[in-house]
Amino acid sequence: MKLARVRTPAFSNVVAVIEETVARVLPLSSQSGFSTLADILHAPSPKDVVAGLLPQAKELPLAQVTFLSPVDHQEVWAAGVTYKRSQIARMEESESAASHYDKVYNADRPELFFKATPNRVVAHGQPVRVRFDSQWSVPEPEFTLVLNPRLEIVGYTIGNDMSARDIEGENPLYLPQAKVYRQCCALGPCVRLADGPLSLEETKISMTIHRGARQMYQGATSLTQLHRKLPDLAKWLGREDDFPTGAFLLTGTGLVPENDFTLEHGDQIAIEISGIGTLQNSVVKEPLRA
Ligand code: DO4
Ligand code: MG
Repeated sequence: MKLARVRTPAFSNVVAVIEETVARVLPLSSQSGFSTLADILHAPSPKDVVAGLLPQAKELPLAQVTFLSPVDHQEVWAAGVTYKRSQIARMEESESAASHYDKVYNADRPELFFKATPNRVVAHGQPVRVRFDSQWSVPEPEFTLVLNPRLEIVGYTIGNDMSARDIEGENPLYLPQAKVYRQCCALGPCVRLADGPLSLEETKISMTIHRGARQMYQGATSLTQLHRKLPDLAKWLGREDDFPTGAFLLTGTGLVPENDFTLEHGDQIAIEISGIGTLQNSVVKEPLRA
């Protein structure tokens, strides 16, 4: 089952069950205790909450809804160097930092970093940003865990961990600037509930980048290439921390374009993950703000 925060012709922010061609808008209310997507996701059984609300849902053609980011007030974190491809790309980026990336790939403790507050996250259909002071930036397509305040995996979504490779490569201490800025992260379009087993083999992650009609990049991988176990990443995140409002955890990229590629203003990024859908965003890059 897939859930999304959406705007409809009648409401600016509601929660809907997303099906092939329709959205079923759920009747949320503060009286029932369920007024946001997070309220549903953080319930002991999100599936049962939705089943109880569905009989009163209002059906709309999918074309009439606009997806909002699935984040209510959760923090957004990310794991890094969790695929061989990312380890190699990072080692190429920076000779001086290469040994750190090499070591973290095999270390027990994963790389985890704070990625975004809700205001820095864009939805499906909204532009992600390349920093004006970066000449080498890429999207990072990432399978993303939705965690409740107990750090249980309650759902999955698609994430784009936008990264300025030149800033990160210049000095690893610049990582927060390479990774965290306005519109640095896209999430969505929906959350697939983690209400059954997840097949790593069948979870394919693919990305295309278009510049006008020209395809600039196409790549694909699957969760079998992830060098970490998903529950372990969630456990490390909660090792000495609390998440009273839950969290999104991007699990790292297995797809990195060749080193001569950088995103440009107007590029179109599409990230597809089996069982979830496709997250599409255009790219904006503007001169320094006055
Ligand atoms: O240390 C750099 C960040 C790594 C990352 O974001 C990834 O592997 O996805
Ligand atoms: Mg990443």
